Amino acid sequence: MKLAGLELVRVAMPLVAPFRTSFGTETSRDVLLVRAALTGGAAGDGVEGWAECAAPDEPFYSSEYVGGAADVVARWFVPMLAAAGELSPDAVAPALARVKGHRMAKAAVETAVLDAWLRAHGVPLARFLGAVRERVDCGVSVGIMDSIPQLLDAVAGYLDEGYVRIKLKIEPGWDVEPVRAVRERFGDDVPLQVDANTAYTLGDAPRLERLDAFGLLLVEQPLDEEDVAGHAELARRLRTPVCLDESVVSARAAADAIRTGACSVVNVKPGRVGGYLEARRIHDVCVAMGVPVWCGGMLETGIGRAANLALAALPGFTLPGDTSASRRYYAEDVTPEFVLDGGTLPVPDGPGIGVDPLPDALARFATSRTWLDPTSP
Ligand code: SMG
Ligand code: MG
Repeated sequence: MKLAGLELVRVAMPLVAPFRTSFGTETSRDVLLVRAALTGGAAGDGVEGWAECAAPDEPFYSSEYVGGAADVVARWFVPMLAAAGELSPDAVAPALARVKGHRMAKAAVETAVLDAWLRAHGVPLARFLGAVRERVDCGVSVGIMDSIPQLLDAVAGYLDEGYVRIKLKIEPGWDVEPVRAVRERFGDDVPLQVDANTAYTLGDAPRLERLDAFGLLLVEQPLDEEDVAGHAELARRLRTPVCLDESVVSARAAADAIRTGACSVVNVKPGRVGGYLEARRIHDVCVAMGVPVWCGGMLETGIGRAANLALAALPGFTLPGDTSASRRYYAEDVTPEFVLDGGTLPVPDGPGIGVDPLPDALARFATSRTWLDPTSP
């Protein structure tokens, strides 16, 4: 199969509530969806695949942002994929390898091609990746709030809905007290973890050591993305397991971080690591090295969520992910809604990612649609 073209669809998605992390507050997402059209396969012309780019509006989680992702896809990836000729899912990363970084953009393009290819072959993404579950346990990521009572209300609501694990976003000044308050109100049995999004330095180790008293599942990415050695030092000082998110950009980075003791748990986000094929390699590394792995989230719409649920169904994903229901993020999604049932979401079982954007919703949420034709530069 060859690339007939890529369509970039930007959708404006208001969040049901502001989501505050140590690096900023989001109230809506400007989401880049990618539609790949392939031609020339056994299934004939007109095979299509969809993917969602994880890049946020602003480059504050990592260096990537949605406008940059759209630019690199149009300017570089489309000509490179056209030049590559025959396209299979595993040919995409090598075709784009000359471009450094831009993993979220690469992941979106690879996933759109992978979805098209799987649909042409009638294979669900979950089966292709090696999934072993039909439903996955879901946690929820709870943003930084203005007050402890507001946080406790939010956590109470999520527990009532059935989420099986709570993750609290933390930053200096919003860490020990909110964790203590959640433990006091909801007890020691609630699976609880925290995520700092790089907000601390090694000098904050004494403060982070205080979190050891609360029996947390893990502390996620306390230090800078590039400070893997610092995480190893911190991990020696904490009883709470250290989990890495931002620092794990590849299977090699995951193996190095585990080997050097920088983490004992890994958060996998397919966008952050360049796609589902690399995400599966990270899963395999973690299983081989005996480290639990779980699926992170980037406030995805149903398009990204569907694919993440397929990944989260692999055997090494032994901790609940940030794969929450559509309603946790959006009053209306671009796909049929993912609804929490018994703390779980279903793994889509249709070909490819198993869901399509609803044309009506897409028409209403889209702010731009750009067709990129590889034959007309
Ligand atoms: O998708 O529920 C979700 C969000 C989960 O906390 C979440 N993601 O560092 O893990 C993380 C953050 C990054 C969000 S940046 C938009
Ligand atoms: Mg994180």
